[in-house]
Amino acid sequence: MDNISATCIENNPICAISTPPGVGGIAVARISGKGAIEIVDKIWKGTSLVNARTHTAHYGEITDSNGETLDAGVATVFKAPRSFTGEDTVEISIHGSRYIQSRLINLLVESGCRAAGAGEFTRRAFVNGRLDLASAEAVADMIASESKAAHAIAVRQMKGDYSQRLDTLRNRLTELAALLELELDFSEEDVEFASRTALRDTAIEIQATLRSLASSFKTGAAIKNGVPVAIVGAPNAGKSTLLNTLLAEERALVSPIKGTTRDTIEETIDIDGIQFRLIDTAGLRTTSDTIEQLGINRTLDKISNASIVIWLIDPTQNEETQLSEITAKIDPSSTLLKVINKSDILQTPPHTEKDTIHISAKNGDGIETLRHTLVDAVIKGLPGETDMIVTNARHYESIIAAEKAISAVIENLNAGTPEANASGYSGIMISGDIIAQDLREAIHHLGAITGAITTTDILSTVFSRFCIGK
Ligand SMILES: Nc1nc2c(ncn2[C@@H]2O[C@H](COP(=O)(O)OP(=O)(O)OP(=O)(O)O)[C@@H](O)[C@H]2O)c(=O)[nH]1
Ligand SMILES: [Mg+2]
Repeated sequence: MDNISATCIENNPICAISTPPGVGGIAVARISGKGAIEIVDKIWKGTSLVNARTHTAHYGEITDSNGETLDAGVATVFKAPRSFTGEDTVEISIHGSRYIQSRLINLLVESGCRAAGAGEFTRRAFVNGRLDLASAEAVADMIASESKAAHAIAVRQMKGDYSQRLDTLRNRLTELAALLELELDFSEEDVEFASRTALRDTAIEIQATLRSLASSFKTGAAIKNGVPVAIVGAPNAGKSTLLNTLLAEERALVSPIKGTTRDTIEETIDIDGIQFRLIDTAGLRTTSDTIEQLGINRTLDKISNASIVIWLIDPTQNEETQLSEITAKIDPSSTLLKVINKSDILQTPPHTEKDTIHISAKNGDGIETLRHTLVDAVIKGLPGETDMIVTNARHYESIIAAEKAISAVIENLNAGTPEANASGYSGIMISGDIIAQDLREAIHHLGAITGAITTTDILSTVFSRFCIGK
C-alpha cells in the first residue's frame, strides 16, 4: 500500500507566521503538533493554555527565558482532533512588527518547535484525514484566485463535491474489479460473477465521463490562469489600437507605418469576472527584415497557445491569404473570431457575414459586441453548473492516464464479443485478470487525484505550491 497514512506520520510541533510577510496591525503565528500547547505555555504569561478548554481565546503576554516581555497578545487553543491540522494547535495574535514576529518564532524554536515548511499545516490536515487532496489544492487555488470565475471554480472544488464524484467513479470501478478477481478465485468452476455486457456498459459510461473531464481542462486552466487571446492580422490592421481600446489605455504604440509592433505585448483585463490575457502581436506578412521575421515567428507561437484568436482585418486591404497561416497554427479546440476593423471609414455599411464582427478599434463601435463574444467563447467551453471542471494539471494527467486504462478495458472486452469474432477479429477472449489489472490501474490514477492513493512525491509536489504558514 502506497498510502502516506500507512507510512510514518510526523507530528512534532511546528510553527510559522501565517499572515503575509511584512508589517501589519496584527500578525498570527500558528503552532501545531504533539506538545504544541505545552511549548506555548513555556513562553506565555497568563491563563494556563494546557488547562484551557478547546476553542477558547486567552489574553496574555509573551516572555523570553529572562522573563522579559516581548508582546501582549491573544492565544486561541484548539485541541486535537478538533483543529485544522487535526493536532493540538495554538494560534497567537500578536502586534505585526517584523521584529516581534521573528523574535516570537525564535522563542518557539528555542522552546522545542521546528519552523514549518511550505504547506506543512495543510499537509498534516490531509494526512490526518481533515480534508482530501483535491480540496487542499482548491484552498491554494482560492488563495491565488484573481477573478470571480477562478474563485467560483475553486470554491466548488473546495466544497469536496469534486472529490466525492471522483470517489463514486472509483468505487464503481473497484466493485467491478473485485467481482472479476472473485471469478479468478473460482476459475476452476467457470463462473461469471461480473456480466461482461454490464461491465462494458459501465466502462463506456466512465470513459465518457473521463473524456468530458479531460476536455474541461483547457477552459478550466485558462480561467484559472487567464484566458489567452491572441490579436493577429496583417500589419496596420489596427491590432495595437484594439489592444489599447480594450484596455482603455495607450499601452501599445500605434502608427500608420506597417510593422510598428515587433514583439508581443501582453496585458490582462477582466470582462464579466473572467480574466483574459490579451496578446498584441507583430503583423503577419512576408518580410526580408530578420527582426520583423522573429516577431512574426512569435505571433505564430501565440496563435498555437491561444484559447481565442482574434483575426483582425482591415477591409481596405486584401488579406484573405493570412487565414491559411492562422488555421495551420490554431489548436482545433480554440475559437477563431473574424473581426473586421475600421468600420468608421467604410463607404458602404458592412455586409454582415455570419460569425463576423464589425468594429472600429479607433472610435469604439462594436467593442461591446466583441467583449460579449469573448465571454461567450469561454462560457461555451465550460460544462454546466453542476458538472466538474478540471483546472489542475496534476489532476488532468491522472484523468488522461485513467482514461487510457479504461479504454484498454473496453478494447479487451470487445475482443471477446461475437460481433468482434464475426468481423474477423483475430483476438481471443481476454481473461478476467488482464481486465481487472487495467481496472486497478484506472482506480489507482483516480485515487491519486483525491489522495486516496498518494506517494510522498505527490504530496511534496502538491504542498510545495503552498506558502509557509498555510
Ligand atoms: N479609421 C480607422 N483607423 C484605424 C482603426 N484602427 C486602427 N487604425 C489606424 O490604422 C493604423 C495602424 O494601426 P495599428 O494599431 O498600429 O495597427 P497594427 O495592426 O498594430 O499594425 P502593426 O503593429 O504594424 O502590425 C493607425 O494609423 C491607426 O490609427 C479604426 O478603427 N479606424
Ligand atoms: Mg501594432
